[in-house]
Amino acid sequence: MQKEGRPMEKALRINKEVQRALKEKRGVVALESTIIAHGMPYPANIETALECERIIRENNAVPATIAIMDGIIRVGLDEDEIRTLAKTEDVIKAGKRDIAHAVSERRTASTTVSATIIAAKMAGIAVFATGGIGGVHRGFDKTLDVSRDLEELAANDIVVVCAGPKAILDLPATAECLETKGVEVIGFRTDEMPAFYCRKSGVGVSQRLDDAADIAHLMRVKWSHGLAGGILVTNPLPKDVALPSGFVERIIGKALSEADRQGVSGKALTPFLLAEMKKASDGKSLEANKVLVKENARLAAKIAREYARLVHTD
Ligand code: PSU
Ligand code: MN
Repeated sequence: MQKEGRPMEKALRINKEVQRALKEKRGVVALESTIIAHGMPYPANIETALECERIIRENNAVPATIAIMDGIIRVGLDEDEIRTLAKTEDVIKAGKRDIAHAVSERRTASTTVSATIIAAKMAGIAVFATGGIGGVHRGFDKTLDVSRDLEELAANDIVVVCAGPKAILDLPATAECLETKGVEVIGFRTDEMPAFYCRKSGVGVSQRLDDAADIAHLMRVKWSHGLAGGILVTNPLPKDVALPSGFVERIIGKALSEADRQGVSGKALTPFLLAEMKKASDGKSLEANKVLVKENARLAAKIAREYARLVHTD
């Protein structure tokens, strides 16, 4: 029997502030919600999410935190909704393949980078800030665990600002995969791709750019020439919160063996590893994560503003 379902119009709701900003061609920055529901513990998750919104506004752009609330794809959440997401226990972690499920069952789901890119594009947003994107996991030759983030980044005209792929990944393999998919990896004021908790990874970027305006220019040139697809902007975290790479490798090692021992895999793996690293680092990894997300929001706001200015003068 057919379930009593949602009417067939799109379950997409863009809040007033974001709608107005898009109409007026102002800078808009999408923010994901998996960091809130699964990536950080309470109350660091709420504090960081609200701070990101504040920083984006301070930089004359409009934030649009994205999530699925009771089956509606929401672009732009208010403070109460962010708090609900941060406190609710059974929030689905939605990648692309979970969106239709969450909508049809009227569930509440956080959106990962992959699902946030999709929703941002539905709304017409071109710039998105996160902490670290997903990528090719260590040991992928056995598990085939490669984040959907890479596919959506490659398939959509979007700029994702991050502090590099998450350090728990196989970074050289992730960089190769991004090259295959034709995604520019921009080093913001760096020649080396940062590694989330560390400023360096030993892996190069495709181009270094030192100004938000240069990134906006690249966006326009790329997309106006029919070169479809995303650009990854990698922004090294500030020196004072960066962790030494030897230390990071040690705590990743511990987290990975614990995941192995407990048989954690699939979409539970990344949240599990982040939580284990927080324990093993005495909270230092979480401190770094909080700061880097906010810095990415700041840079994304500047890029969004510059891009809006360029598009405005077309
Ligand atoms: N950045 C963070 N913390 C996070 C994430 C990003 O600082 O938790 C989330 C993003 O939503 C990203 C997801 O898409 O981790 C990756 O999950 P997976 O490896 O299962 O694709
Ligand atoms: Mn995965």
